Order: sequence, then C-alpha cells, then structure tokens
Amino acid sequence: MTDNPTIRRLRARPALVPMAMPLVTAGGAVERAPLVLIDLETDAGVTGQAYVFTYTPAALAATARQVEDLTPLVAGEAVAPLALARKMSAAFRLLGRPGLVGLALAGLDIAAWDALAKAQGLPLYRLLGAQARDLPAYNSKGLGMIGAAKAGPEAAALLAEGFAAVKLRLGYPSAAEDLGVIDAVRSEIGAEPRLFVDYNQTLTLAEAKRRVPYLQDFDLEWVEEPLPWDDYAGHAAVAAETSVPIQLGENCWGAADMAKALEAGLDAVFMPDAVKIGGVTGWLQSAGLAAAHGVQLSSHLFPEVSSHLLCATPTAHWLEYVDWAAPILAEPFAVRDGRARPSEAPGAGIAWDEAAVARYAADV
Ligand code: SMN
Ligand code: MG
Repeated sequence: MTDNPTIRRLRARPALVPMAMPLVTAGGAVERAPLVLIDLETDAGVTGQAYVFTYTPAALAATARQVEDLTPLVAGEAVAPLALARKMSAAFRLLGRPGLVGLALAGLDIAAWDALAKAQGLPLYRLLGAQARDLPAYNSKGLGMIGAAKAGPEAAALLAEGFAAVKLRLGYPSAAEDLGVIDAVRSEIGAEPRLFVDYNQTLTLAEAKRRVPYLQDFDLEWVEEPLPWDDYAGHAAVAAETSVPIQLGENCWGAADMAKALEAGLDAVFMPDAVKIGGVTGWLQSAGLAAAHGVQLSSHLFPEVSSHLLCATPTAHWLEYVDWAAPILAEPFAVRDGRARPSEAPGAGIAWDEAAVARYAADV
C-alpha cells in the first residue's frame, strides 16, 4: 500500500433501500432510501467509499451516471481531495454545481478523503487533525407526519433506542394540528427529552409569523426551515417574533451558500448536509465560516461521515441520526445513550455489505 495513490475509476451503484419508518414530511415523502453507492478505485490497493442520498428515486439513475461520468476527469489524478475540488470547480464552472452535479462531486470528494485516510491507515477524524469525542445525537429516523395519535408512541419508541432527543415533522393543514402533535408527544415522553421540529420549507411568511411563536411554550431545541431555505429575510422576520431558535442550512450548496446565509445576519443555527455542502472539503470550509461567526453547526443525515466532521468542527452542536444506509453497511453506525462517536476503522466508516447491496440494487 502506498500513501500516494492515484485514481483509476469511479463506480456508482444505485440502490433502493427499505426504511423501517418511511418519512412523510410537509415537503414530500420518502418511502425507500434512494442511495448511490460510490467506489473510488485506486492503483494502490485501497478503494474509497461514499454514498449520496437522492431524496427521490427519479434522480437515482441520473446521479449514478453523473458519478461514473466523472471518471475521465479524474482517472490518473492523485487522491488529493483539495486538488480534485479545484479541478472539479473549473470543470463545472460553466454548468454550475447545485443539483445532481453537486451530489456527484460530493460523492467523489467523500470517497477521495476516505481513500486517503485508508491509505494513511487513519480514521478520517485523525487525518483531519481532530480527536474523537462523544457527540450529542438525536433520533431523526421517524416521526414523519403521522398524526397526534401515532406520534406519541413513536416518539417513545425512538427514545427507547437509546436517545434523549427526537425530531417531529410539522406543517399540518392547521396550526392547531401542529400543536396537537407536539402536545401528544410531550405528554407521552415528559418534559425531559429534547424536541426538535421541522417544517421542511412549507409555510408562507404570514403563516410562519403566526405559527412559530405558538411553539415557544414547548421548550423546543429548534424549529427547522419554516420557509423556503434561502429566504433569509423571511427567516429573520420570523426569528424576530419568537425565542425558539431557527435552524437552517441543510439545503446550502457549498460554502459560498453558507457564507451568504451567515452574512444575512439572522439569528439562526445551521446544519449543513455533508453532501449538499460539498463533501468533507465543503464542510471544512463551512465549519471555518461558522466558527468565525460564532454559530453552532449540527449535521444533516449521513451520520457516518458527519460524526468525523463534527469532531473537526469548532462550534459542533448536534448530530442527526438516521439509519437509512444501515441495511447496506457492513458495520451500521451506532449511537449509545444519546452519544455518537466516529468509527475507529481507517477511513470514514463506510464499508458495503455486498450481499445486501445486491439485494437492494435498484433496477433503473
Ligand atoms: C429531511 C431530510 C431528508 C429527507 C426528508 C426530510 C429533514 C431532516 O429535512 O432534516 O431530517
Ligand atoms: Mg430538515
């Protein structure tokens, strides 16, 4: 094994992975997890692994194809993620990065960091110069819009998996229904567990100004994306009406979007998505910006790589836990007593269970 590998090719396999708890949000439903499983093959006996989530099966085949179509641009290049990011920026300047190109480029970036860490024999957090530590994690895999009667027992079941915090998706037709769901959950789980709520970008400004202040009585950790993600002026107006912290950032495409969000000066916390933000490279740039602004950063999805990234984040806050990749991973990510730690294996902690990958291969 050499610590200076070069890239041979990118392989991408689309998979549709069953979800124990399908997730209905006000912004759309996810019934099976559409994942593109990426292998970055090198000439040095190490292969980098990453997966990206395409939200809808309609984007699965095109994203997998986009990843493999990067091969001619990177074959023969060193596994040097920052140099690759520079090259990809130039290659996609005219087209632009948001969308499926952004997912594919983040997959390349994460797989390249994974391969580099493996070549060095280090877990990713150590390659990044960080130390492992316990990260507070909330169980986000369920609690879609299932109504007040089901939400209480489901919240209790999610906490019983070893968590002290869960997230509810809101945005029911009426404010009364939103409040009824939170009420039902609080009566079932008591005052102690931390609660988060997520509107998935679905309220109008007038409705958000009316509904969000009602949430104040429930001691919530945050309210996520009441408005379209990049309506910073609108979110600032909502933040001015309530003491519940506003949480944004899962839809920022790259550090430049994070910079714009932070410069908008609204009172908010942020939770970049390791993929949309541009992989490990985009995350590190964003973590630097957040630290300079003194703003807390949580993660969105991808708990395996995000646990490494949060250890390298000066203002690290919460880790979002979902188990959507667990069925195809050789060692699914685990949280104990509400605390998560990055894996100690070389790389970012992603290895395929090949039998499961074959079982869930998507026919697209
Ligand atoms: C979410 C993420 C991914 C799919 C559906 C909903 C949600 C979250 O916004 O933050 O977990
Ligand atoms: Mg969200």
